[in-house]
Amino acid sequence: MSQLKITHIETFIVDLPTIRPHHLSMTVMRNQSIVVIRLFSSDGIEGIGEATTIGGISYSDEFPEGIKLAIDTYFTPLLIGQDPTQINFLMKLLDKNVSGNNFAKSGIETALLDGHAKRLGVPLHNLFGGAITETLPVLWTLASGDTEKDIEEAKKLIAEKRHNVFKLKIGRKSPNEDVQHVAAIKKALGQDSKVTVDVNQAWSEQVAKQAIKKLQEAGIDLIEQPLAKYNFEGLARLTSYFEVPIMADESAATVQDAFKLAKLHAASVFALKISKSGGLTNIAKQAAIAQGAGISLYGGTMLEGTIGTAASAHLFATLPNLDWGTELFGPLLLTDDIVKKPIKFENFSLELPKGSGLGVELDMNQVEKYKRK
Ligand code: MUC
Ligand code: MG
Repeated sequence: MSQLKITHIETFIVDLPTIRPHHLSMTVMRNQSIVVIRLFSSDGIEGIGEATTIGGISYSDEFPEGIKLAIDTYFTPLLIGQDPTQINFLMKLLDKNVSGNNFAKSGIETALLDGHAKRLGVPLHNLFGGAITETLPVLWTLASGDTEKDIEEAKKLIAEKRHNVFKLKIGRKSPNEDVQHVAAIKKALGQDSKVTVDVNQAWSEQVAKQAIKKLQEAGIDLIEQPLAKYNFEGLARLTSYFEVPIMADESAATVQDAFKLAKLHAASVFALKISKSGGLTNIAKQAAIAQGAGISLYGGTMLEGTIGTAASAHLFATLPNLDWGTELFGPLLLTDDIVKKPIKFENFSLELPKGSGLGVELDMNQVEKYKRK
């Protein structure tokens, strides 16, 4: 029997400004609040994790202050004294004692996996059978709120070879204004750039039918979450009605959601996010369901900073059916970072961080600068 024990867990919130306002259907983000988790074990190993939401409480049921409180009050007493190498046991213990709170669970699981991979001296992806690729394609979200600014931003990023696939956040304005905005960007960028849209649940089925028809005609490549997250049947109708693929994001939160969506043929693509699923292991399970059902995968983001982005990248790099690449650009939306060595983005891709665990180390001077007091 191992004598190893989890000795203490530290959590704090850092607030990092965004490079520009980021417009989504439910909020406009001007900064990102990241809950950082440091999990220490009796062998001196420290694992780090991140739990991040979008726009405080506007996107999800969880929010930064609540995540920190939940971990400090409820998760930590369950975990202290436990063996940090028994990650499946610990996640089952959390599921048994804590309802929901998947963002917080994901942050804790990341810290356990990072610590354990460091203990073994291997990159985190090795715990999932190893990466298939060292680089992942990364798209960029155009969401300045202004069509001309978005076109300028996209052209600059194409010229820099940073991104050549663009996701447009719509659903905030009227469907007609949104369609005009999207069609203008697609026309300006031409056939060489893929353009996708994310409606973030803003449309009724009737509005979606009319608007998607126009978006399809404008040559849009993918439609993300047009309907309310619980409307699986509506998504299934849109998926069979249109040629343009429909992607489930908010609807495809958990392993159970993935199964139900697959059974109903309610999406052609799943957007996977470690936060909504409750961690990396659950992503691997959702991916297996998708593979069995012939559904393509997309590596999603909750606009995490470098820790959450690295965690997502380690898992996404192990998936054989990541047909739609990723949107792991979170760190690039922020003006600064809290790690010593940022993730490298070049040639329209990110490079999987090297070294043991996540391959990412906290810079405590930077943490002090941005830590919420
Ligand atoms: C979402 O719903 O996909 C991901 C990229 C972005 O700009 O917003 C997020 C959330
Ligand atoms: Mg989305």
